[in-house]
Amino acid sequence: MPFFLADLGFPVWLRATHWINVLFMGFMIRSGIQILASYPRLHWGKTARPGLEWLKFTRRKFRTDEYYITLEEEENASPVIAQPGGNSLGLGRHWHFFGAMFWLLNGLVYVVLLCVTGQYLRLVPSNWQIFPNAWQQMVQYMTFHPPMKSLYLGPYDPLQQLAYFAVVFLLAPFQIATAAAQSPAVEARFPWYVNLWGGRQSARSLHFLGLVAFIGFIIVHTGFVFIASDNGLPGLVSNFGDIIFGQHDTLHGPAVAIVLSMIILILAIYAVTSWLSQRFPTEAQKTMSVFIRPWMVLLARRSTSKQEYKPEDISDYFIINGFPPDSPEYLKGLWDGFKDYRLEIGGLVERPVSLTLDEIKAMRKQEQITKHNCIQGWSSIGQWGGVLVSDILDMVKPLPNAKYLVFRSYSKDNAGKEYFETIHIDVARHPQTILAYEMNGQPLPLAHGAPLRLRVEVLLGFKMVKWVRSIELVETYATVRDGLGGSREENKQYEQAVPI
Ligand SMILES: Nc1nc2c(c(=O)[nH]1)N[C@H]1C(S)=C(S)[C@@H](COP(=O)(O)O)O[C@H]1N2
Ligand SMILES: [Mo]
Repeated sequence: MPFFLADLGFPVWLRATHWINVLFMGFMIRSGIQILASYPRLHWGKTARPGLEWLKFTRRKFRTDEYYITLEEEENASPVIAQPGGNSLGLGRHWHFFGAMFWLLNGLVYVVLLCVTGQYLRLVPSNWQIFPNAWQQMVQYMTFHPPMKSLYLGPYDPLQQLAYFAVVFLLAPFQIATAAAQSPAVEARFPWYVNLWGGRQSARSLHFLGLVAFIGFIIVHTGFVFIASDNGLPGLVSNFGDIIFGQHDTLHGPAVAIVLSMIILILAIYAVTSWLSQRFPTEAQKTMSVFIRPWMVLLARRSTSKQEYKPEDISDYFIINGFPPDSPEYLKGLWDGFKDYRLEIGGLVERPVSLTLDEIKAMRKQEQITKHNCIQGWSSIGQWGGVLVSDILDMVKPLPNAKYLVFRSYSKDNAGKEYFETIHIDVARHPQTILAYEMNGQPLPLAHGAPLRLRVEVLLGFKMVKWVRSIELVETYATVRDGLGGSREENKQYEQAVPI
């Protein structure tokens, strides 16, 4: 053992980052469960094929023989285990990304200090002997024998050292990597990266297994913290002393009292923040979005889609979300092949136009086979044919102050108002942003947005308005309806920019 290993102690930064980590890990685990509840099925591969999930947390049957939308899949999560509880996917995601930001920042500080202070020696094995020793120690525990100090290669039990090392240097990076593999923007730009993990659904399943591993670690780790010690003191006294005061020789009572208060405080923070965000959803959404929005915007605008799946990748069942319009005007179009349909394009443009379906079909046509990623977690692959939004923009000539496109639909949103969504003009000009009138070589079916639907291959599904009625160019979406940027932003607290 290097002579100073035993003298490393538990410096104040180590104790502080440890507790900050506890708080933010909790936010992430809780909000992760919330996100899972919105589509409580796990699949392997690129797409979610109904009926072929390997694990599900719902009794509901996924129906493919009738008009079944995935919003019906959402389960209510208990606020005891989920942040903030209920079926608030939008808020769950805000908590997840908000938590992730601080968890990452704290983790970075921790790892850097770990390296520069030599504390890493406590965790990083430097001798293969650790594996046989860990095995022997495991046998000790399994046969209900006390740990053998002679097996230690450093200040920790070899099993403990391996577990800590794995959590910090393998499990945490694994969760970050599988999170990135679920981002449509990352996927659009680097399709090989997602395939490295076996596809979007595999990445989601692996991210879930990472969560299970974290929970398993936390249970065993805290269990041992309460009972195990190798200095004759009760585990709780010795270990609590170390993590609060950096020593276990004195202040035993205060150490125990402080740890228990910290745990109660952290649980109270989860309870209060969950309650507050359920009670004031829009305020919670706006507050957290201050922190996460800059990253979202950067990712959404900078990554352009280069997807091109193969015809054999096309899903034989493409999952549906959103109920179709029921207005007489729309139904008449369905009946007569949309002969009176007009796509209105106006707002901050030099030349507003109103296009018939035939005029749109006469424009340059683009076809693409891409993966659709719903915010709830499922994905399907389809082939789309339509017209580039950038070609339409060139036709109408946006004014210099036009920054956002508002897509309005014939259908209604969850609040019974018109479904609409906004995208930034840079995203609208991406090479795979199209208005599709064909799907898998056929005229766009009713369920998927007939006669025209938006495809934005770097964002999540809800931005891709179906049954499009009009496009308006605006300077800011702050003045459009409630000012949040779309129907789902208003009704379900989703973010305006959703590259992940
Ligand atoms: N008009 C309208 N467009 C919509 C929706 C909706 O409810 N209404 N749902 C959105 C969501 S959440 C998703 S995931 C996709 C689903 O597209 P699909 O049904 O073609 O799979 O459509 C998006 N476009
Ligand atoms: Mo969705």
